Amino acid sequence: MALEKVDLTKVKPYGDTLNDGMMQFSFTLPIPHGDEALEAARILAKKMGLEEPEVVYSEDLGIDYTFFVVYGRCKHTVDYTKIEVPKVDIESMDKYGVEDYIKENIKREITIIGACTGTDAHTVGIDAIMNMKGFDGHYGLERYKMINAINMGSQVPNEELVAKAIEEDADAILISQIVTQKNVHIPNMTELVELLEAEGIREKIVLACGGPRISHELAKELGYDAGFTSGSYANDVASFIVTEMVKRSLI
Ligand code: B12
Repeated sequence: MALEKVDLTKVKPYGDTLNDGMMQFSFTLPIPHGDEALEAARILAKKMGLEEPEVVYSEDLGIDYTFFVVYGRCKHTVDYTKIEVPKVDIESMDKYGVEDYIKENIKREITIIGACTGTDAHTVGIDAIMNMKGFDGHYGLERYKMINAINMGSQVPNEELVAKAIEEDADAILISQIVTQKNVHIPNMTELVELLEAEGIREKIVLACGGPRISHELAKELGYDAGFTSGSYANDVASFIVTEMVKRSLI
């Protein structure tokens, strides 16, 4: 059976049939569970532009807060053909490709320092990139020949990271930022760039960041060379680092 042709200039959520607009989403309101709470959730969904919203699930969170799952018809559309997302402009090599590239083009071992910085205690993201066993079938940087990977863990102050980068004569610094509540990552990420500049080493270091709410666009705005988001792996950032080193003659 041939699928109905999608008009990419007017994309809508799909529930049961193309363009029916049906979508499901969840949220919490700070009100006690009950009929009035369900009505409040429905009114809110209507104000958000949903037609015929239905609360299909609700749960008393115990402290006069209620969790809702709402199903309804979205009347809005998106022009998919006009969307442009700035991305790291790189052909990703696999681990062996990166190792060969270093041997052929840089001809020495390179040092990469990674950390989850500031008050952020989430280690899993930076470990996924750096730890030997890696993540989702992609080995981490510690496994790469020709790469000396140093993972400093989480809650690392920017000063400590910069001191380590100087001590190890690092070629690249990778930072992970997972907590973005109240934009706490912005001053922290900015401070790192300022410290590297103050030490006079920003230009000789490849500086990249990553996290689920980090975009390449934000990274560039804050003075980083690249930003990586969910779904990125060690070989992606390694490909970027080694090609950037060659491009900037940091070899
Ligand atoms: C596990 C977890 C924790 C654990 C962390 C344990 C640990 N050792 O890491 C604990 C329980 C400690 C924790 C604590 C907190 N957490 Co928490 N946590 C999570 C959770 C459930 C999973 C995160 C995770 O491990 N993901 C798996 C990894 C593999 O994915 P990733 O981090 O996105 O990494 C990938 C990419 O982003 C990228 N990447 C990441 N970093 C880097 C770096 C570079 C250089 C590159 C190239 C790529 C890259 O590559 C990775 C692989 O693809 C998330 C919710 C969720 N489902 O995501 C909440 C979540 C991140 N936590 C959250 C919060 C709020 C907190 C707390 C503040 C809660 C509190 N009030 O105390 C505290 C923070 C304490 C602190 N000081 O940081 C929020 C953050 C919201 C926000 N927008 O900021 C989330 C989203 C939950 C939520 N929905 O509210 N948390």
